[in-house]
Amino acid sequence: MRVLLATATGLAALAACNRAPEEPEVRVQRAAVTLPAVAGRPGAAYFTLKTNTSPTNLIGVTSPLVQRIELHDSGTKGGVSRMIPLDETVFPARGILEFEPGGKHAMLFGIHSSVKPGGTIPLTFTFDPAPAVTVEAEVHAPGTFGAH
Ligand SMILES: [Cu+2]
Repeated sequence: MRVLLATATGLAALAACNRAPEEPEVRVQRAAVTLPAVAGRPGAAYFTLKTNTSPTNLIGVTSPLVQRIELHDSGTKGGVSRMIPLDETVFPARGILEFEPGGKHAMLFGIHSSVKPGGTIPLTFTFDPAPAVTVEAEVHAPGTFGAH
């Protein structure tokens, strides 16, 4: 009898946890772009991504004011720091994915000349399966927001 009661309690607890899963959703926070020190060189973007209860995958980042945006990771090989293209960016449920100076980052090639320090630039993040998110990223002068 005691065993049956324990099982029933366990099932009730399981049912409480087993509500309909939330739709996948990602929040983009602290998005910032650093302009290149030399015109024509790529800039960099940094940001924090947070999932809800569903794991998701970052597919890419685009902007109407940037020709091409690539996702990179930073690493060292033989004592030389280098960049590695990121193609696997799955992050878990209730996960946080930080893109920050010295680590993962987005590189912005061909930034439109209208983009100036102190302004903002729209960045659209594409996820799978979460829906895309567009944010206005702060634009920083070269060297003022971490070194790329
Ligand atoms: Cu890079």
